Amino acid sequence: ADAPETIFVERRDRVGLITLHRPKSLNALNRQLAREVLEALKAFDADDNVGAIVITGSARAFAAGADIEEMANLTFAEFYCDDIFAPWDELRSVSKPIIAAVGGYALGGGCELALMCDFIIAAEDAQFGQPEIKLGILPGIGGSQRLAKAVGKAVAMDLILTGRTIDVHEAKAVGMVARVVPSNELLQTALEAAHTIAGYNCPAVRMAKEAVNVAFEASLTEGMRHERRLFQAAFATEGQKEGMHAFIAKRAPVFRHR
Ligand code: CO8
Repeated sequence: ADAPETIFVERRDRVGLITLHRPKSLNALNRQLAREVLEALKAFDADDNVGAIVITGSARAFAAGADIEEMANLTFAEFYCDDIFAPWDELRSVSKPIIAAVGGYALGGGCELALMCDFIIAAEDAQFGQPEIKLGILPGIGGSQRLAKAVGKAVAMDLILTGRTIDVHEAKAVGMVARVVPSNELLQTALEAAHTIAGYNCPAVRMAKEAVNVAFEASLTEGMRHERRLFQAAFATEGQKEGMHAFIAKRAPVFRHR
């Protein structure tokens, strides 16, 4: 495959790092960027040397939304027949945890991308919003669904219908954001969290992510059943034996990766 042009892709220890890089448009999410991000995510998901993934942007913007210039003249038929947002749906199939490290603007599709990740660590200067309504449209890669599930109806309706932007403290208060950190510590904090995750029993990490995600799709009964089967399955992994025997022996566990 050609080297990506809209992102930087690197591995730091056992963490895969994707940095969105379209500085002239505040990381607007165009087709090429969508394709390149998804290719990088799939490669990390398949790479035994990677245990968790971080997606970040620049200090000024995580991403300011879908690329408005690219979309402006599209017709319904063009959009319908060539669903340019379809690649983003594939992010759901990534089984390793993905952390969004958000500084600056996370607007429209940028806010939706952050919400698609497993959790968000945000800098003090991060701003979140779904301003699509101001452009005569609405969220298009899951914002209406994920925001409603993440923060409830009242706040989702407020943000999506007024298009107002919220600061990081409001985003934290409503539950969109897991942690708020000083801007100069953002990437380091996200990498450390990913590094911690990448050090655990790999199948258990994937099972835990899968189990939490079931909570958004299934009834409590179904979700409990799913969790219990995964919990039982964890006892078929070497990491479970290592983790428990290490505890009993009062030593640190060493998880083999695979
Ligand atoms: N698309 C294209 N270009 C953009 C975008 C964007 N979303 N956002 C910013 N840019 C460009 C600007 O046009 C400008 O370019 P230039 O220097 O050539 O004039 C450059 O980035 C810098 O932007 P500003 O000069 O506007 O910088 P400010 O600091 O004055 O303002 C803002 C920053 C407030 C972030 C402002 O740029 C802004 O309001 N941007 C648009 C935000 C927005 O409306 N986002 C929603 C887009 S629609 C959407 O996301 C639909 C979601 C559906 C699914 C998405 C799938 C990918």
